[in-house]
Amino acid sequence: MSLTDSIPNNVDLASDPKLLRALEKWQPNFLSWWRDMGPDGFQEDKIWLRTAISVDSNGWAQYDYVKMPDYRWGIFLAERKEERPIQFGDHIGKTPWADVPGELRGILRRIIVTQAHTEPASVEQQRLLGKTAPSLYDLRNLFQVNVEEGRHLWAMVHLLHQYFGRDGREEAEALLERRSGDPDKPRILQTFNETTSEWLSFFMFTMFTDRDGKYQLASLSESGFDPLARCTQFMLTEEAFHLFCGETGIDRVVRKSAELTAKDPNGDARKLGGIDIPTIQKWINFWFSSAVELFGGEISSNAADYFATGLKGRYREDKYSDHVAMENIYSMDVLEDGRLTKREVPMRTALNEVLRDEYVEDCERAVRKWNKTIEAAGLSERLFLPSRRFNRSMGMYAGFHFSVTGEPLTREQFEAKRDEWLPTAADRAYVQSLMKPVYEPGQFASWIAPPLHGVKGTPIDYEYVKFNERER
Ligand code: BYC
Ligand code: FE
Ligand code: FE
Repeated sequence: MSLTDSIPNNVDLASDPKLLRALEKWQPNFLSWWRDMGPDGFQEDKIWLRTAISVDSNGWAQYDYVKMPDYRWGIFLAERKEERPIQFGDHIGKTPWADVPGELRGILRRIIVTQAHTEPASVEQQRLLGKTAPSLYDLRNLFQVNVEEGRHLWAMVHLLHQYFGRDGREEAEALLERRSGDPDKPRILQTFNETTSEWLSFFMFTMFTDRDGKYQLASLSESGFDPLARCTQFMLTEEAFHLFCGETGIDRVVRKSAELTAKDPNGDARKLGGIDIPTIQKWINFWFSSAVELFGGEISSNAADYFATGLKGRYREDKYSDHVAMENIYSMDVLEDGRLTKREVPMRTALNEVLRDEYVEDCERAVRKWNKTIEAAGLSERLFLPSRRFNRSMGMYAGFHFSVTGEPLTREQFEAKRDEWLPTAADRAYVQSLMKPVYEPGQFASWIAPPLHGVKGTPIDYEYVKFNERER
């Protein structure tokens, strides 16, 4: 890979002048989108960022100070594993496709476009957060996540340009035209249209929404369409850091919350400038219920098609013994006449739910960790995940009402409890009122504990952002 290339890459762009030209034409549009919709401000500041420079597992990234518009957004595919046949579905055992099979063009394009919209959407959602960062460490982490989501957009645009001809180029343009939250041209999946205007939501987003990304990307990383598999494999290496920001970010808020709750004579963390545990719970209820929607319907013929065609498998397909899943059944809670009953559905149509199971289990693991933090502070409160039926607007439970523990409720019963379970305008105003920037190296806002370590062996008081004084 040559860093002097206009677009750093390991896909040999130099040998495909037509593709290179098309991407070079898209590049200024991307940069202009970044200037308009990327982080508001900070574009002239030097941020200590990691940049992907290869796919070598012992040194794929380089850390240095960069101004964000100068970031080297590159295109990387993981190394091709020695001839690994398709691992699941109706084409099991065949050679993976190096090109798009004609009959799968529509379905593949749709998966890639859905994935692609999430990446710029998240940058748009987070664009104001720099102005209220609780520390330089967090400010830098925010921008790290943002530039990498920008690179994921590049990764998808490369697939669209290389494999989908004119349609692909049109989709790539449309990626820069939709806007998160815009009623006329919103991003495709609803979570990516929610406002993320304070940092508690940022941590919830990187915990719960980026984690959907992990499971979706993992199930695409074994795709029979080889370029998609290798592209998503490499995206996952960057994604681990985004999840780290979310999981440890919430832990740091919880740590501070527990500390302040223990310290205040009335056990009220808000009195001491913290976020109380019941408020954190409401944010979990909101963001978790929004993220579980991203797995699609519980019973889905699309999911069955994705699996049958070998385009999208399960999370770590190698853990399963039956890779065809034609005969198996999945036992699922369904609503019949307002009651929950178990029903057996064909496994292939239940694959969205199977992936959601893996996701929920992973989220439960994180909640156990946060509860250890609360316990260590000597408090008896505990956080929990709401039932996956709670607050749904997609799939089988949409249009019905459930409690946080998953019992069916009437609309009136639900409405009576809403303010106890979900953030109210007053809660949002309170959290927003805490959002004051802290830009002194090593200093942290009142509502969040410092991290255990700095980034990549740096001390916590490292100058992660060097402000351009003329800009301040
Ligand atoms: N919102 O059969 P169904 C990430 C549509 S996150 C709106 O139930 P299916 C990231 C669906 O399209 C990972 N619409 O589900 C994170 C279908 O439409 P049609 C993103 C939705 O098709 C943080 C209809 O409802 N990647 O990377 O299996 C920062 C019935 O669909 C939603 C992917 O998701 C929804 N939530 O869809 C940055 C991977 N759910 O056919 C990045 C690609 C479903 O009626 N996507 N619909 O027009 C897929 O694999 C699938 O499309 C889904 C599930 C997972 C979304
Ligand atoms: Fe991403
Ligand atoms: Fe991410």
